[in-house]
Amino acid sequence: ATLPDRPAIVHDRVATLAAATAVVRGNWGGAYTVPATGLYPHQWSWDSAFIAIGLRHLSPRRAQLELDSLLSSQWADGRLPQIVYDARRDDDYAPSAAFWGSADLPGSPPVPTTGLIQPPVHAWAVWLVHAHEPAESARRGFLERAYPRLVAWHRYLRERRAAQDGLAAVVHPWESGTDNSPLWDDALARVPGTPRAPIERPDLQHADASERPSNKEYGKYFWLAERYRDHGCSDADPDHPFVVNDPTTNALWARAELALADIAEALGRDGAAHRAEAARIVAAMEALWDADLEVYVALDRRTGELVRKATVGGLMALLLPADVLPPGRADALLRTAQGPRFLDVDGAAPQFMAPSYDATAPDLDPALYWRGPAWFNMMWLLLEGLRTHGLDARAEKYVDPMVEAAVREGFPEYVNPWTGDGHGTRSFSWTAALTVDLLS
Ligand code: 9WN
Repeated sequence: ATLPDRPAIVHDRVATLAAATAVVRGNWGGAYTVPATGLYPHQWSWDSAFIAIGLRHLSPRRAQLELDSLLSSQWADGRLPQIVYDARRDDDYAPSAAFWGSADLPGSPPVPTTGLIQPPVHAWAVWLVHAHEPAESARRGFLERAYPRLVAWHRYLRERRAAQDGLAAVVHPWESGTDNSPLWDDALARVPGTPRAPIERPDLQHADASERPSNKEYGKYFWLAERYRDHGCSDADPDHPFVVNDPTTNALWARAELALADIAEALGRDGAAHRAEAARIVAAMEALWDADLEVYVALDRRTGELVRKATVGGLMALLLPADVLPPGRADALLRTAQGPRFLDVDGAAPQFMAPSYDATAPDLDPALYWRGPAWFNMMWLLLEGLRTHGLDARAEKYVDPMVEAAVREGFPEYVNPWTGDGHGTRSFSWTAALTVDLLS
């Protein structure tokens, strides 16, 4: 099958690289890159990882700095915060640094941050930045600096976020990075939407309300954040109402653990414990496997129920080599990835990027945030997954349409996976940075 007809733009590699570079350069904040000026004016955790993956081609030094600055904002317990606030722009995003008051919480870093986390893609990003220019990395002691912090970060996930069964839990939809995914609907239904703090929506000055989570969802997001904060961000609240195992978080954790093994070995240490940890996470993820949908799903820890919905995050275990996955699993995931729910390669009008949510679901909305649109980081991860399993030629087919949509729409936050129409904010850093990576 062919991909859908695209407008006849054959992107000019030099012009595209220049445009993408201008976006990441324009979003540089001095020691890190903001995801987008306006909508996201601080440092975000997993954004920095994706941005560094693109920056390594432009400036290995800047890519190191991007990750170093995030790692230097680590809490004493090892957590890497979802947001590191830039005091110069505190009024521009809600909840603000004042909402969290992290300086008053034990073990917080000297800079203001949220108490939440985001998916642990960092060790892999550190490894990719290093491997791109190993001599430059060695000269600056990049891995030596990063390794102990990454080990502490993964220890936090294991000791503070994983229950007996060893799966990391998220305690807020923001932690998943896929904020309003349909995976969280049922768990959010038991969360009150009545925070004490007024619900502020500065985001609506920068993106259309129809493309952002609703006020009802925001009420719940604020309420949950208040509850977590009021328990000192301690992970010791037995009645926290939102505790969910997210397939993206766990698959990326396992992939990052393999990267930690590579980092350890590059430093002359033994990587075996990290490889064993990756295998342990993959084994634990069996609890998330939905054999009917042939995809990993979420598990609601409060009810013990699986949330049986297919999202692009459920395919992220493709980032793990076949010999790390249970027998037959890679083939099953590849079937799902290329089937009607995601890429629909044999369909009459196949998607040119994988939607964030099952294309066959009746409640998919192709313009609403994590409830259908395609995101460039998820598609980049999926292409890496296809390549991990030898489908390089298949992955390559998506590069030009993806890059064209990115350029044509001004590096949007996300796009309609059928038309390529851009949504959310523009000049979005990881869209631009991953475009650089795709072209490099
Ligand atoms: C909350 C910064 C972040 C991304 C997330 C994306 C969005 C924030 C928001 O923007 O979330 O973290 O305000 O909606 O969902 O993946 O890291 O780009």
